[in-house]
Amino acid sequence: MIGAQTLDEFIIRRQTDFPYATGELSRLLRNIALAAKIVNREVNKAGLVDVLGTTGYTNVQGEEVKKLDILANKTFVASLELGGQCCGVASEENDEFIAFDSPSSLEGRYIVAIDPLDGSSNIDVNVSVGTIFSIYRRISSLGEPCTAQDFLQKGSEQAGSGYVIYGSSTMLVYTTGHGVNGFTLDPSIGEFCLSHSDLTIPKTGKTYSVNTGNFYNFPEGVQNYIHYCKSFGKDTGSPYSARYIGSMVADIHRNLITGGIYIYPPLEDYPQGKLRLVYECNPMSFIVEQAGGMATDGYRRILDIEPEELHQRTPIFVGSSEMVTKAEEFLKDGKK
Ligand code: FBP
Repeated sequence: MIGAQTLDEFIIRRQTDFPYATGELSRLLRNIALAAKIVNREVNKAGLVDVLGTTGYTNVQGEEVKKLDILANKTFVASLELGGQCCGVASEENDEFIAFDSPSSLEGRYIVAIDPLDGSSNIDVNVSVGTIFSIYRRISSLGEPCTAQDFLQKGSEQAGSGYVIYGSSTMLVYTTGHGVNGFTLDPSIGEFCLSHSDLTIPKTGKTYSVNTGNFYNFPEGVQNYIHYCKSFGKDTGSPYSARYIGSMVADIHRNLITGGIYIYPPLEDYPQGKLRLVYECNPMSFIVEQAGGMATDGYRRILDIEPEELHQRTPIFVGSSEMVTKAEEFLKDGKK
């Protein structure tokens, strides 16, 4: 698209949103975009090079680690360390947070929590996957190594968050608390270009995204809400549609544009749900809220949850505000 605004230009122009901007957040976002381009290149040619399949390791979550999980993790961590604005990273693939110790990193004002490759189960079958990132201002002292407390801040304290979706096209979508904007990677110039400005999620939609394969493992209220979705519009001939890609980024991205709800509820074997608060639910909830939607654990606003552990999990109901409100009603009394 002739004259499309590149991500770099957009970031610099938007710096005026922050009267005391030092440019550090801008440079940090650009380092994330650079790492995304490198991961995109590897994802695109995954079938041709030895990056499909598993490593034989299991991560702190007890999940098999895919080769692309490791590649993406190394790429983002390296880009964030090199930049100098980030003093530490927490990742789904690392048991502990990493405190960078180079002189410039110790002066870095930000920390990043990241899910380097979301939707791992879809990597080998060429279905959209993503990267999710969450940015906070550090609360530890400048010049010192960052601490665990830097990573256990409430989601409402995020300075920014976003995701990259590696799909039919590659997009980077982010917020710094002033709305949500999406950029599509133009491979011919190697630039993310503004393609979706001021994204807003419709108040309601016709799509529900949940792994109904776990239906009998869901709380009664969730089962009732899914019955409601299945029977919705039966008489009017415009029923809801069930869509579940199995990559949170891809499911939420679709719902952000068309309206809808994504649910990962508590399960008997995952009483706190499967998804991680710090680097999956908080960043995606910040994006959806900034786009006018809602994100709760069924009872509380996700962004108000006080994290206690780096890899803690939480149930999540996120998407169009009227659909999340309806789901909460079913949870609260489960009888409707
Ligand atoms: P990963 O970050 O390890 O991929 O896990 C998260 C995730 O893959 C989400 O993207 C997806 O929505 C969900 O888990 C799928 O889980 P399930 O297969 O249990 O429905």
